[in-house]
Amino acid sequence: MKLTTAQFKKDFLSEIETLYSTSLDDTTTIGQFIALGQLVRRYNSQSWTRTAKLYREHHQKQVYYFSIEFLPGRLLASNLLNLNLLSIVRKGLKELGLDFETISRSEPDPALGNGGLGRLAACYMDAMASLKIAGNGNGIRYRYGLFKQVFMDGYQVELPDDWLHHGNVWETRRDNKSCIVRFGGNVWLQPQPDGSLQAQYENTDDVLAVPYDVGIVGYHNDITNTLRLWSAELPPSVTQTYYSQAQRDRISEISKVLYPDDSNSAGQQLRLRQEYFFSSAGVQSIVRDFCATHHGMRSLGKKIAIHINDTHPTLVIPEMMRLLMDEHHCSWDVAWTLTTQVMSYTNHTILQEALETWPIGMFQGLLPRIYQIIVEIDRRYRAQQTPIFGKALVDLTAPLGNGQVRMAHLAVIGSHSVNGVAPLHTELLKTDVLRGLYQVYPERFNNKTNGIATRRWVQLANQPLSQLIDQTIGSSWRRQPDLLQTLLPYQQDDHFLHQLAQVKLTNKQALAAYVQRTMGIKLRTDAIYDVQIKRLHAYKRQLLHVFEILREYFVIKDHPDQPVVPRVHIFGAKAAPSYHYAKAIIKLINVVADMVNQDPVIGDRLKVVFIPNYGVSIAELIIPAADVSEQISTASKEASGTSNMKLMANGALSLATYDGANIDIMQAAGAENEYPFGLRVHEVYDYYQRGNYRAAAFYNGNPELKRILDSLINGTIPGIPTVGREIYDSLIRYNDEFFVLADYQAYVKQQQQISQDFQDQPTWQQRALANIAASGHFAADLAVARYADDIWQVPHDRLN
Ligand code: F55
Repeated sequence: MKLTTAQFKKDFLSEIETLYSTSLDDTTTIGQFIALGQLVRRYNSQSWTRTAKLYREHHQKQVYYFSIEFLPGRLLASNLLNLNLLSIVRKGLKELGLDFETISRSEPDPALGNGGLGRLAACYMDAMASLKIAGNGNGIRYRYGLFKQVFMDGYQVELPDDWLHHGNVWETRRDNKSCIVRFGGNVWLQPQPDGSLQAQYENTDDVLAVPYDVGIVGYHNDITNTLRLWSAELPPSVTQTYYSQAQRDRISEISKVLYPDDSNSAGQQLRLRQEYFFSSAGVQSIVRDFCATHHGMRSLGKKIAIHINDTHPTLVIPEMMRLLMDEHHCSWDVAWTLTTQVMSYTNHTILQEALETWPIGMFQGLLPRIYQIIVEIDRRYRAQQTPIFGKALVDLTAPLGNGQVRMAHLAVIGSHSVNGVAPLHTELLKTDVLRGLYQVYPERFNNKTNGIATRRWVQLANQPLSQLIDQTIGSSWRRQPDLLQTLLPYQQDDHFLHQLAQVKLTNKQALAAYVQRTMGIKLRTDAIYDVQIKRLHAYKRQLLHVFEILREYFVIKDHPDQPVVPRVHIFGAKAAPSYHYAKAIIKLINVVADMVNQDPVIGDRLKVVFIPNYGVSIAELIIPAADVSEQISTASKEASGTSNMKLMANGALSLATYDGANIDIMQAAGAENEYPFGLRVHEVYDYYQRGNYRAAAFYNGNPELKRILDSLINGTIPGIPTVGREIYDSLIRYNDEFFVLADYQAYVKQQQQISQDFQDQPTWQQRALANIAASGHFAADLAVARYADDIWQVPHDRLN
């Protein structure tokens, strides 16, 4: 949109006046943020209305991305970027004596997700809007986001994340789009005079689902899509006059807090309530909107695509069946054909413990009608497939089995497409976790490698780099990230490489200032910034990284006068509150950090910082400053990873196992520009098959490694008698489930190589550039365009 600085200042001051009836100098920073947010909404309101109208008039096929988590990050700067107003607003505020960054930092960062899965959903929302796809998000408006993490005595302590304390400027409550979601009670099918059956309910617990819509602004294209987040409330008293306190609590609980768990099926009734709540409300509102503009249901499959992000929204399948049959009087066969046409499913994990299942007893009690429908899906599946594939395979793959509802099976059977998130991961789905279903439905399986929103992770998070790229190849890469490839020839341009190093230095200074201010730790900016940022999980092997720190520590202690290449090890990670082992690792990292950071012999040559409360906003600060990207999961365990892509796009070199999308990054940027190491998937699987992994053999065979492990239990690392023993035992007594010891030597070798290579800065910067130049491959826009073409079959803007 067109806006002058003068007009903006006028508008902003008038917004302040309207909201607070006072002058600018009498407002707080958060007050200024809210005024600015309101103003941006006003600037964009026509676009939001027009977009809905445009899609309606063109009868455009709508995509609904169902996800129990969305991690959008702060929206002020990204909305301004996408509206092309960022520099005007920055300038206008400056002229008013205000600092845009300060105001922007006061915006709460909605932590409505745990990690990669929730952030991916947010990157895809941004990409859909930017590609002019009629894309809608559907999720839960959690009253409290993922806990706020603080460290006390090195232990993780969880505090509530009251992100709505000052309200949310970006949301619009839409009471007229509310609907009722039913739980519990009894259900029966009542024969009707015309011979049909009508579902009848009694004694149900009814919950009012109220949508809050957030506009998702497309990049410079006048498109605003909608992210719809549902809040659970008491139904209006006309439908029921009295609610016991227990009932009230049960209702308000549903959207109260995000489950702080990743890769671990919590198996709680409340979680199942959350899943059905947003699945049912979402499908009801889709069907309602569809009916308002179409006669009959026939064209549903051509006009609607519903995407199931991991298994949590799988109940959209039986819910769609319920609505089509019970409310719209479709036959089973018609309903099933429409449902499978509409649905598609992405799997994000091969970890067995993360595949959701629900005990049948609990499920049936909570969702009796949905359970009936699943029983019928199961019956028909068995009847149809047993003659072809035999009972054994069908038992293994049916939606019901071992007294459980198996959500992944239901998702595959009720969808026309199933995808993994990196080529290796998709292969493992076919050959391992979902191999039975792959035999039955080979044509449904496909890969869609993850992607990231370059706009947020480069344009916004790394403005110095973005400016350098603009000066070098022009600004078209901002719309077409694949143009970053044209940077590659600048590998031969010494001046450019020098500027690239300067950009990194600037970003390190910003991070170092934050660490100094918030943690009181002084960091050198000429050190290697070695970064591992992701959820704390045994399979991600933060422990291996700690072993490297201890190794470096012992080297300096043993040879205090030998020169070393200075390093800063940076961690960001939250552990699920119930994940005892992950919390032990957090304590270990913090204790090692204190030991190292306070040792005068070590001085400024080695520092360890564990930045608390890792999330989208802290990632935006760390990633641009990174030299080394630690992607060191046990081969086969990390479905894709996405921090690997963000770090690469910001010029970090990956120190990486042959896992997930690391493999694709090596291919795109050239393995010579990364540091690959460690067991391959087939080696890990061989160990499993033969049962011949002996962690103790690595321990006994490597004195350096033995010294590190012993330091956990012999008092060398002070203050961890229990935690140290637990970790030691997990490796020696319980035989190191994630092959940390097997990969130690290869990992250390690459770490030593890094220290050597970093000293040749021109060559290092050439390799950083190779990563930046190849990062366009992993742009969310490209990934989403492939979903649009292959799975959703919806039109989108050309990418060039
Ligand atoms: C959250 C809740 C539950 Cl119950 C289960 C899993 C999660 C979760 O956060 N999973 C998650 O983040 N998975 C990650 O998805 C990313 C996006 O596809 C992948 O890159 C990453 O490998 C995978 O671990």
